[in-house]
Parts: sequence; structure tokens; C-alpha cells
Amino acid sequence: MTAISQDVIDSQNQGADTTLSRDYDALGEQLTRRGVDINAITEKVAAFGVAVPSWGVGTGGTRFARFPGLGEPRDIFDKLDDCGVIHQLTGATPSVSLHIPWDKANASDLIAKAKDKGLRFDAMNSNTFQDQTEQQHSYKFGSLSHTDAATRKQAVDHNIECIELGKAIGSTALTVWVGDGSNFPGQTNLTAQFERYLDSAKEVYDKLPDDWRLYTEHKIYEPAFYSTVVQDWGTNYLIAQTLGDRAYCLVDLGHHAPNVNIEMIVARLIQFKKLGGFHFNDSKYGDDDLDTAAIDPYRLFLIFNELVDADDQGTLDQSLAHMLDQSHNVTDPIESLMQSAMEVQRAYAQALLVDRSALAAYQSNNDALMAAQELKRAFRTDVEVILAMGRVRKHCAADPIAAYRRSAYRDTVAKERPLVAAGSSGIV
Ligand SMILES: [Mn+2]
Repeated sequence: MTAISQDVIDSQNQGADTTLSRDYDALGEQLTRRGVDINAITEKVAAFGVAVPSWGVGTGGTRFARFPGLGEPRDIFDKLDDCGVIHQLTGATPSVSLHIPWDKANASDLIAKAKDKGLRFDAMNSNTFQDQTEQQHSYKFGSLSHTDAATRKQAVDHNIECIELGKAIGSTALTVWVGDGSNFPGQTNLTAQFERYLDSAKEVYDKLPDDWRLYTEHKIYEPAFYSTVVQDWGTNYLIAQTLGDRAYCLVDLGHHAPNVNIEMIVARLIQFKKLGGFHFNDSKYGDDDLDTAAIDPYRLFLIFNELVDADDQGTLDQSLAHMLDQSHNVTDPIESLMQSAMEVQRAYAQALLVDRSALAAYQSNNDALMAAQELKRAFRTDVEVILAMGRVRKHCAADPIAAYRRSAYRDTVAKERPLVAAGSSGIV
């Protein structure tokens, strides 16, 4: 059952119909002159989905404070309601990624709720970066790479538990991110710690069903501030290589030093068949977890440029896991997630507009200026109407944010959901 009345969406779409069609036709004409079929682009973009993380619909926080929002989800079922709204309005988020133990629930209840909301389950996320109340061993000094064997075993067992629940709800992937590392030079033996990590990760990998994938996520710093066990894509690649064919590297945009050439990392991982997918977000100074494309939409475009290029070459893995991973501290999380899903689609649409044969010619002639301009031309194209038309054709909202505000969904759920003082606002 959908949370927002289809009438709200339809009446808005009817109101926008004339101008949208005219603007769409005008862009279509322009693209025809460039040899591009606008409807083919619209179809591809409308079919492109990105997963929403269950924890994303709650208000985030920093290590300083968390300011709860109105009507925050109380449990995974409330979260799935919110995720259903995002997908209903944008048509861009067909799946939800669960975080265990935050979202632990009866499998059949989860399946029933997801079915009711028209959603499915994406990768499972384990959590060995914080202690749970019932837990025997602390992760203060690490989890999969801990010096103590019993703590490592506890972390391995937790990951296996995530696989088990995932199997029951139709997930086919496990994402592992650990907070393991060190805060002081000398605190840990860097080599021995990574060996312990690999041994533990192998135990998890051995329990992976044949049709599953294991994604490992690198992160340069935080919560460990001197070193992290999986600090960059090089280490991540070594893990994927060591574990086997079903292990892939996940690229979280925020988990790099400022100005790192992420699109190049993407290209390398594609070339060596180890790109697993993305956690989309944006950052200015560190792992800021800002909304996707809020700071640097060109970087997101350049990443999609690599993906589309690989797709054209036939080298793109068609099972990449695309997910949003952001912290919404000052916005309504539903609005941020809708906007971000649309930003991902926008970058994809723009990347599809690159004239690949013209670009290849500029590259082989070493015409740096024109090569750069070819990318810029695609990036400068306003593809908003392509995104909107794709949504309208799927009976989603031409303007999801406006439709959401008109629906007063947040006010409605705020009456049922009491203001919560805290709750886990994990950012991984
Ligand atoms: Mn992440």
C-alpha cells in the first residue's frame, strides 16, 4: 500500500504536463542535432535505481550532537514506510539496505512489509564498529582484526548471522566495513593486524552462498585516526583478490582524502573486475557524508562517465550495487534521499550524452582541450526534463519534493511517532 495518495501525484503531474512536454520536446530537438535519441536516454535513466540505506531515513548526527527531527522512524517497519515514500515519488529507489543489528526483525515480517511497499532488499550491512548491550566482547580495539581470538570470532559470527537473515529476505550481498585501526603510531603491528583481518574475512567469505557477493568498503580514517585496516582502494583490492571471485571493492565517495581522483580508482577497479559498487554521498573536507552532488556534481558526473564508457566497451559489471550513504543533519531525510537519488540519475543521464566516438578521436589526436570540452558539453546539458519525464511515465512525481511537501506525510507520521531522544545514527 502506498503512503501518499496517487491523486496528489497525478494532479501535480497534470498541472506540469504542458510545460514539461514542451521543454522535453525542445531538448529532444537539440539532442537530435547531436545525434542523440532523447527517449532512449529517458528509458535508461528511468530504469536506473539506487538503494536507500535503512539508517538514512533517520536524522543523522555528528560526534558533537544529534538534533532529532519530527516523526522519525521508530523501527525498521517505520523506516520501510519512509523508504516506500521515496520510491513512490521518485521511482528511483527500489531497494533498501539493512543494517544489523539495528534492523533485526522477523524475516517474514520484513518480507511482507517490503512487498507492501513495493521494495526489495539490497546488501546486508554488518556492524562491528560499536558494542551492543548483550555483547560479550568489546570492539573498542577492533573486531575482525582484534588481537583477541574470541573477539574476532564474535565479529565473524555476527557477519554470518547477517548472511543468514539476508538469505531469508532475498538479499544477495553482504557489505563489510570495520572501524578497526589504531590511534597512535606503534599501537598496532600494521602487518599482523591486516593478517588477522584477512583470516577473519576468509571465514566470513567461506560462509557466503554461491550467488552472493561480499563487498568490502575502504575508509581512510575515522573512527581510528592514525591508521585504518582497510584504508584505501589498494588494500581493498588486495582483500578482494585474496578472498576470491565473489569479493568486490565498494567505493564510498566520502572515504577518501580531499581531491583524490575517485573516477580513476573506479576505472582501475573496472579494468581488473573488482568494482562492486558505490556508496554515494559528497564531501568538502573529510568524510562529511553530505548529500550526493551537493558539493561537486562534476566529480559524480566523471564517475558515471567511467561507468558509461565501460558499459559501451562491454566491460561493465551489470550487477553493481549502487547505494546512497549520507548523514542528514539539517534536512528532512526523505527529501535529501529523494534529491540524492535524482542527482545520481542526473549524473548518469549527463554521462550518456557524451559523444564517445568524438571523445575517442580527441584522445587519439591528443586534443586535450576538445576532449575536456566534450565532457563539459555533456555536463552542462540541463537534463532535468529527462528525469522528470521518466518519472511521469512511471506515474511517479514530476517534482517529488513538491509532491512530498503537499502530501504532508511528515506531519502525518509525526502524530504517530513520538519524538525520540536518541537512537543509532550510524554513518559508515
Ligand atoms: Mn559507506
